[in-house]
Amino acid sequence: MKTLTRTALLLPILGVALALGGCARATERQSALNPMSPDAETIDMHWQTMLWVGAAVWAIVVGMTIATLIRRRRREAEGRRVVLFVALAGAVIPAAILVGIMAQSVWVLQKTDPGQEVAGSTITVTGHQYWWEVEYPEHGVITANEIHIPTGERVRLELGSTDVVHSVWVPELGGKMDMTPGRSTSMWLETDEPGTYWGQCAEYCGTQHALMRLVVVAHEPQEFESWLQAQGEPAVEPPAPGDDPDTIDAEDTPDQQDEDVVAQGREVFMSSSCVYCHTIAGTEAQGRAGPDLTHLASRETLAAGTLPNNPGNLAAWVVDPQAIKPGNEMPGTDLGGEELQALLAYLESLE
Ligand code: HEC
Ligand SMILES: [Cu+2]
Repeated sequence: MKTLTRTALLLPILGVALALGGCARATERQSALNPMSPDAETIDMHWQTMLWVGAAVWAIVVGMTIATLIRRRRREAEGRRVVLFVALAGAVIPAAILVGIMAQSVWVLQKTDPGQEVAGSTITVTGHQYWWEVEYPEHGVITANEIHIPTGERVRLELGSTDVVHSVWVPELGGKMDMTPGRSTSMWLETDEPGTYWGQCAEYCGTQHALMRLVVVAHEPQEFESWLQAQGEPAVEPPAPGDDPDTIDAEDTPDQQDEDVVAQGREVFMSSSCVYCHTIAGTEAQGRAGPDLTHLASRETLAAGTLPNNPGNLAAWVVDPQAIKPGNEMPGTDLGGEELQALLAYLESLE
């Protein structure tokens, strides 16, 4: 009996510890409790209001319940006082609280709604199974899975989808917004703190929904301009190999050999299925089914936040993307040996 009560006591303590542990972990990267933008602050304020009003009501109700258990009834309560108490505590006060919270909800919705107002700059973000296409229409820049913004500016995102419903959510920067096929929605991004903010698709979109992540990178305005400039450049063409690109000459200098490998990799890319799905600006590869690879090497992650972008992960991804993200839209390749090494060297050169 004693152990039973002890266990009964321990369980809620364990539960609370676990919940708090979860919060601690979340604040590392993706926590709505760590607002970093005006919209996220507004939403957080609304959440805090609901938490503390809810907690107060709960404490009062529990307190009164305990009081009735402890105190013996001294005399019959009068009929009129009972009616008044029930009317006030059961209807008038709860209704007033709910109306107050609803009024605040409406205010929060209006304050965070981008409506049809057009801001200085607009970024188009399109959801695909299971990655994000990010376009800066005024600058002819297309990238993937990373949204770069300048600090101190309210940037508008135009959202769409090519397949199913997705949803953008970067908890530190604000609320979620759905991406609906055939419809355009929008949201704001704004922060004063340079840094990287993690986001996640927040609407179940298929088997790899959990691996559809994104990062928002906020730069100081000048740094942002140079990033945009670099992304607008076409891919750097490897110098044409002096002789037959399929053979790497042993007499060449190491630099020349590297260049030859990259040039060979470019040929491998252009002559395999990659071109049907991927664009590399300035080349004949103009596919749109997969992420734009023009500046692949400048990105932090591969396959929508699935892997850190490094040579080992890149090789693993190109050889067998289905093993890493089962059900995604990219097939594996039969390329191997020297051809594969050259292809990887070319991809790594796309800065
Ligand atoms: C049928 C279309 C298709 C073909 C063919 C294809 N890919 Fe992909 N690729 C995709 C899609 C779709 C993704 C995004 C997958 C995801 O994140 O869910 C992708 C992702 C990638 C990425 C990661 C990009 C990023 O920014 O995360 C690389 C690198 C890549 N592909 C290289 C290649 C290479 C090299 C080839 C040729 C050997 C190739 N792909 C062939 C569709 C394709
Ligand atoms: Cu999703």
